[in-house]
Amino acid sequence: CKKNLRVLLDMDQVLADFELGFFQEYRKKYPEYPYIEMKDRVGFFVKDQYEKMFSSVPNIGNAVANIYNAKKFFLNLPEIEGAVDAAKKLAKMEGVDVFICTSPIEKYKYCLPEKYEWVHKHLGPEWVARIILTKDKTMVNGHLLIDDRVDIIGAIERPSWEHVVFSANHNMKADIGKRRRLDNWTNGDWKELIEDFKMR
Ligand code: UMP
Repeated sequence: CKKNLRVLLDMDQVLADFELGFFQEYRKKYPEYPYIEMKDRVGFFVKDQYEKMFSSVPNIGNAVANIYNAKKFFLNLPEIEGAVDAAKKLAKMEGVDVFICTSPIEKYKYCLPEKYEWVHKHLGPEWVARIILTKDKTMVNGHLLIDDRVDIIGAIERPSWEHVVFSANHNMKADIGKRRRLDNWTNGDWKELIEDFKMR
């Protein structure tokens, strides 16, 4: 087992569609508020872009935060297309160990249990033991981290994993240096990526 490829899968925007869940709930709860089309999202934090873009709207940041701080927000997030199927296939591959590596929000009350419930519901009970919850992903050991966030920093300057950027609207214009991208779970690219890493 020692030589297995350890793959860390981020949760939000890699397995669970935070951006779509946010957009739909926000439009429903605040139909009179201005909004940013999903294709126009830039930067990791929704709140930052809304506050910058709509600085004249009082409390828009609170409105945004109310959406993801709410009960059932994380639980009800839709799946990223093909993610659950790919994750299950990945976990069954010879020589691969899969973990889910995810950061909770500041207001963790609903987020924490609901992330567990989401994994249980969508991936299955055996996946709950694969969850790693941390604010600092650099502290986690692995070979490969698939994550949509471009700036993954923490206590360790050179983490053990190589970061592959999972494409999301918010990171399409970001400078990702020499890092590779994985654009989706549906075109089969992920299999090649894993084979490449297994051969190292
Ligand atoms: N998050 C926000 N605002 C956003 C996007 C994500 O607070 O606009 C939170 C949701 C998750 C966490 O709890 O960040 C995801 O972090 P990663 O695990 O993807 O790094």
